[in-house]
Amino acid sequence: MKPSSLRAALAAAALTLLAAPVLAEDAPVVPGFVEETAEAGIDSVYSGEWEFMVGGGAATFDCNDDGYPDMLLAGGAGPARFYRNAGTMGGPLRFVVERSGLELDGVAGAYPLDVDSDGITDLVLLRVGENVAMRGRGECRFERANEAWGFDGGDAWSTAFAATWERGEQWPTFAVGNYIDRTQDAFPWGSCTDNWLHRPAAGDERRRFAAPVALKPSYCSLSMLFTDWGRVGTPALRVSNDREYYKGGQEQLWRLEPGLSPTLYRADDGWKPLRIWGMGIAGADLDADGYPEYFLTSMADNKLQSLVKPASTEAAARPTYADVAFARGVTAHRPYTGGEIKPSTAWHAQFEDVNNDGRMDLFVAKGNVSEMPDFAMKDPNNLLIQESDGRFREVGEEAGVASFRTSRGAALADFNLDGLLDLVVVNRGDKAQLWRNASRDAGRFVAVKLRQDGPNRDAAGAWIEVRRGKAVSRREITVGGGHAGGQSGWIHFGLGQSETAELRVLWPGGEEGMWQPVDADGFYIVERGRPPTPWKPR
Ligand SMILES: [Ca+2]
Ligand SMILES: [Ca+2]
Ligand SMILES: [Ca+2]
Ligand SMILES: [Ca+2]
Repeated sequence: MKPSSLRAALAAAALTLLAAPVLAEDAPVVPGFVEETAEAGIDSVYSGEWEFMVGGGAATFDCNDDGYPDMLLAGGAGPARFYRNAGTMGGPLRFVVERSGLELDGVAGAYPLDVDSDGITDLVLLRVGENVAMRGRGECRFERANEAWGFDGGDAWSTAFAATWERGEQWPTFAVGNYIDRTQDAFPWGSCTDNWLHRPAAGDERRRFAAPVALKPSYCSLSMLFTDWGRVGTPALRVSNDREYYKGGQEQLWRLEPGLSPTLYRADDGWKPLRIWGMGIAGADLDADGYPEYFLTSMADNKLQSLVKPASTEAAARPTYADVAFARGVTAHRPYTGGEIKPSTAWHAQFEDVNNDGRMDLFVAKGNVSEMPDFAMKDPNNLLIQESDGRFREVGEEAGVASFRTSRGAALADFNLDGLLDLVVVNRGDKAQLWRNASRDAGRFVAVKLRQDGPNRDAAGAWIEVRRGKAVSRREITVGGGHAGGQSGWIHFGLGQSETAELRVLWPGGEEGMWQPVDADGFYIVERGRPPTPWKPR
């Protein structure tokens, strides 16, 4: 070996040595969760016969304004159970069962939002039977508001919900997804009932709902989401449908322009037919191009739809999606532990950054419909963490969340406000489960709540952007999606090792807030037109 090549070899070796620790740092931290179900006082069961084979949602929201997320777990045939958060910052998870007014039976799902924009979170309860809008009165007390708000709860088997504030309106628009006709229990195939759109009443009655209109055709929806898929400023309604029961159906996207009847995007608009056992929707801008990707849960392989971008920057996007689930490693189509090789059944899905490295991760709840023999019975929930190359890796077992119970709804929320997202999962015919995120070596975070005066106080439809150097993470504020349950409250961003970041809000209606500095490991309330206000837990 010539001296020059030796020098080169040594230099290369030195580079390798230098590179090794960098690579190790680049590998994502595997999160660690500790189950605290019993200690935290959680004992809720999603019970009931076949009318409760779907649903089983978890809703998280803060109903006593202390910043700590409280929750409602669907009870199915039994009463829904409300849990007030009694924890402390960084402490073990603690909840107390309290009478809230939400303890109705027949509840399949629940979504929190501030319907009347009085600053107190309300809830919509999806039921097998009449849906009920529950007005928050403060201190975690709720009262029925169907009559006061003109909300027709119907008498269907309701399984999906989404809400938006249409341009110029003071009152929200609800979409409610309905499942099969439950009187057709002997032969339910093809008996999908109509979904409903509840828009604000006109004229003097603007702060209540008009009579609902049917969204025809309807195909047994199990998840709906208002989302601005094409970044045009007007969210559309994405509907995921269960092919088990429809005839000639497909996934749907409804265009909803103020004052006009909703219309479906069709093949000549670029929408491609897709037939899945659609159970849940989770959106996130994974490739940082400004347009959300959508994870759609199903039986066997799940889908991850990525927008095929317009060829020129001037052209408007068409809703044409490519499935990138395989490329990204999120098909999650069969159990990864437990020994079964039959395909999985997936329900709630949620993107969140569970190890705070600045990359969104994905939780998926799994569980057999009841005893479908062609599908896995021991079907572990998934926790897929995103690696630096954008692919996801299953860590459910290592992270301690690989439950084999028959799961349905779930929520990732920071119940003890330590900056690490914790997990609650609702199980069919079995107790719900709660895990505290006790990850070591996780990155830093910032948590944000939006506020604006007037209607839509929590700014549904806004986008929050967080910038660290050149990297921008963004999240759309939505009401809907998941499987039969939603979250309101802190919006969480992992920051990796960054000590500071910049944040801006793109408010509903298009106003762009200014970039504002924020410190890592902080909670901020951002009011429209004002700089972020730091907030500290008790
Ligand atoms: Ca609270
Ligand atoms: Ca309210
Ligand atoms: Ca992550
Ligand atoms: Ca936590």
